[in-house]
Amino acid sequence: MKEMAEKKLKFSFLLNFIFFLGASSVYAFPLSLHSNPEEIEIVSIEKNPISLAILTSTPEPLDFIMETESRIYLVAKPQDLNFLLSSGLIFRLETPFFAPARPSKEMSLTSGGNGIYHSYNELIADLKKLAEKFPSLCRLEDLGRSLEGRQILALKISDNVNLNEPEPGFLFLGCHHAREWISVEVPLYLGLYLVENYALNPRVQNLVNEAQIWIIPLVNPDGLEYSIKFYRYWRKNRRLNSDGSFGVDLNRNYGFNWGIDNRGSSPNPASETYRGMAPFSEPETRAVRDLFSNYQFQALISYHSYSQIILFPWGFTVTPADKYQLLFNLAKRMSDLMASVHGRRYDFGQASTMLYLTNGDTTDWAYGTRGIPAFTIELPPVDIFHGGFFNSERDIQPIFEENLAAALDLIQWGIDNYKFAESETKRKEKNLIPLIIQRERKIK
Ligand code: 0X9
Ligand code: ZN
Repeated sequence: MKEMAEKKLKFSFLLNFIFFLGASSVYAFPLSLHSNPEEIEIVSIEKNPISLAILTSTPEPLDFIMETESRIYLVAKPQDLNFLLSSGLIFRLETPFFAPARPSKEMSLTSGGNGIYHSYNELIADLKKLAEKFPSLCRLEDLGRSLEGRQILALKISDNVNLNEPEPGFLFLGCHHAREWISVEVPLYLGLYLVENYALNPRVQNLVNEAQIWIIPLVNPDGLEYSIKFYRYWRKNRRLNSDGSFGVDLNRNYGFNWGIDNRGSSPNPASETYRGMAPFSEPETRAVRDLFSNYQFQALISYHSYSQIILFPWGFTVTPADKYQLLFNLAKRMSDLMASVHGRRYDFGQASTMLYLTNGDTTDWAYGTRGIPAFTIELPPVDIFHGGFFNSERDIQPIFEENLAAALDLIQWGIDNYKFAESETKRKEKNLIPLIIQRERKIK
């Protein structure tokens, strides 16, 4: 949902209006080919004040996936195509220029439809293998079931992993949104790396010894499976809604300022940003909430794609958060570190102003309820011309490597911050004693 930001409009109204009048033919699209509601196309529309007004006046927000200086790209379902045709907007069919929305037969035959990207079963198998091989360093915790009964698993990594030591916790989340396949791989690879390098790398050893690192690589297993098997652009979970539509946007279902307005999330079940019937109405977000409430988390990263940006609260308002400076500094540090790995720069900033307003998202909830630094990292690519939601298999390793640098740094920051807070508490406790003695003396 890369919604357009009106402030980014570069063209003057007049210029666009003249251009709009000059363009005469509406793309004739064979709608009869699209009787299956799961069939979609990518279309683009020239950006001008008139098209913006029309596109933002739909009863349901369209599924915008990207904008350039001059064009807006969206995923169009048959009803959206009908709307575009009836509105008289000129649109360009872009589907052939982008990776396929539906799994190809060839891919399904050779690799289960998703190549080396993990399906639910493949992920569970790899996590179990890891936990069996390194039982003293990591364990799997079953956080509950998705709507369709799949396990939501967390990998806990720590020394003395079966004890709940008083250590700072860190939470890494992947795949709230089904079509963002790369967001499963990055936290999963992080887990594998930490465990497999514990004995080899003193820095890793130190972090794992001093922290509890929790990884939920797949928050939305039902959605991911649906995206692999049926419809590559699926975003939400697979809730059957009251109106017959499917899906709640899990990244609008968290319980902090949930549904505070209809811009940052939608009350309409058919919308791609449907927030659900109530905060935490979905078992997938409840699984995250319940884990979160049991431990002392110091920081959180939720991986998404795409855009190559690091976002921090607030998402629900353009007002800066109280800890804006801290969030900014941490995001900048992560961005610099990432750039130092393969030269790829991630932009960073407050979520609502960098991207768009959301309410009920994971990071607003984590920061809003606990005050901890919480980041949405929108993984590469930077735009749809570089693949959009379709990263190649070759992308996984370098994207992981640059994100590893950021994740390790954030964990180190959290450990230091935790120790500092602990020593401050002790210092204050010590200082209290003389104060009490002084007070008693005065009373005498
Ligand atoms: O819309 C979302 O949930 C995230 N973007 S995505 O393209 N992966 O769907 C962004 C969430 C971050 N919060 C805000 N932008 N406010
Ligand atoms: Zn997402």
